[in-house]
Amino acid sequence: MRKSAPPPRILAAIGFAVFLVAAFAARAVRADTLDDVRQRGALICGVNIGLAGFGLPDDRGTWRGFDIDYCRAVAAAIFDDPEKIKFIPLSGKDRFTALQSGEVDLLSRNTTWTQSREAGQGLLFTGINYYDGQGFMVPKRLGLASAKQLAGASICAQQGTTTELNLADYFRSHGMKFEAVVFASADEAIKAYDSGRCDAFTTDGSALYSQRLKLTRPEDHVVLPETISKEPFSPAVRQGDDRWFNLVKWTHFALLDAEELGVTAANVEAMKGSDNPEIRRLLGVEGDYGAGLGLTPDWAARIVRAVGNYGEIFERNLGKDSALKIPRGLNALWTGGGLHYAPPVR
Ligand SMILES: N[C@@H](CCC(=O)N[C@@H](CS)C(=O)NCC(=O)O)C(=O)O
Repeated sequence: MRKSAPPPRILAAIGFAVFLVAAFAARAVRADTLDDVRQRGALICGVNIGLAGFGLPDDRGTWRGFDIDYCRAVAAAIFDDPEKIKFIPLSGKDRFTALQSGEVDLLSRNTTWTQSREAGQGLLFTGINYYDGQGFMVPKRLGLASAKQLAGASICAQQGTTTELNLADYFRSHGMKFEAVVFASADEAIKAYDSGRCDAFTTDGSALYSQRLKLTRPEDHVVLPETISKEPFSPAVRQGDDRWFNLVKWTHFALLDAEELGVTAANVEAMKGSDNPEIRRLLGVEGDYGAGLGLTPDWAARIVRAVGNYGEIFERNLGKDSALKIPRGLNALWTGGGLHYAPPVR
């Protein structure tokens, strides 16, 4: 028996459903964050809730910090205006969902680049902008000289971080017992430690500098000599938008290249007259290296004019010109004995 063809109305409905699926798939594939940011007129940056040096609003409510300046650098490259940003404060636990769901265009929040965060959560890290490692702080009165003496200690840490995982690894690999006392925010963790709830406080070395300033008597505490992990911090974007990934990645490289070439916020205009071909390319005087990123030829000049080069960002927020006074260490350029090395603009 021959089956009759489905009625035209059903065929039309199927056709429409196929069209909807295809249109939705095309839209998903078309992810164009730069276009979205331009249409919106502002970059949406996911930042720390409050960590001095990395991301914290000042007395007037203006966001300041190393990670904040990375957001400003991206906004400057796009709009020639580092103020066209909406900052979204994110906890350690919520930061990746906020990026995945599209709530933020960019995550710039002392976030460690790990394999599972990248490959397992649909993200891409754009380039290490701060080399860190985890450490411990203890009250001086305990008289400890090494983390290996922390057997049986209670340790305050923060949830949803690599900190929590490294802590367990360290004690397991040293065959020591410990009690983790975890908190949702940095503030709660440091307050608990300050009130004597824990024998030790653990976090990234950079955050130890920052959180120590919040203690009632910072001078009564010491940082133990061990660095128990690698914490390479990097901004992150969603997978599936290569141009946006490149734009954020090259913003970072431009900051490093500018430092290497001696281009600063103060001299960037004068440097456009330089004879050095590398400087001329970086600043868009020769060639057009912005086009592939969807930007104008002077994209890197805009960045440096707005926020300075990498070294200026570092010293202002974390280094000698800040309250933290963190030495450059691994975060110096490769030419200065550190690890930062950017590919060239050419
Ligand atoms: N780098 C680590 C730790 C990041 C982290 O959240 N660090 C704490 C340092 S205390 C922080 O920034 N807390 C701020 C907050 O959540 O209020 C990671 O990516 O998991």
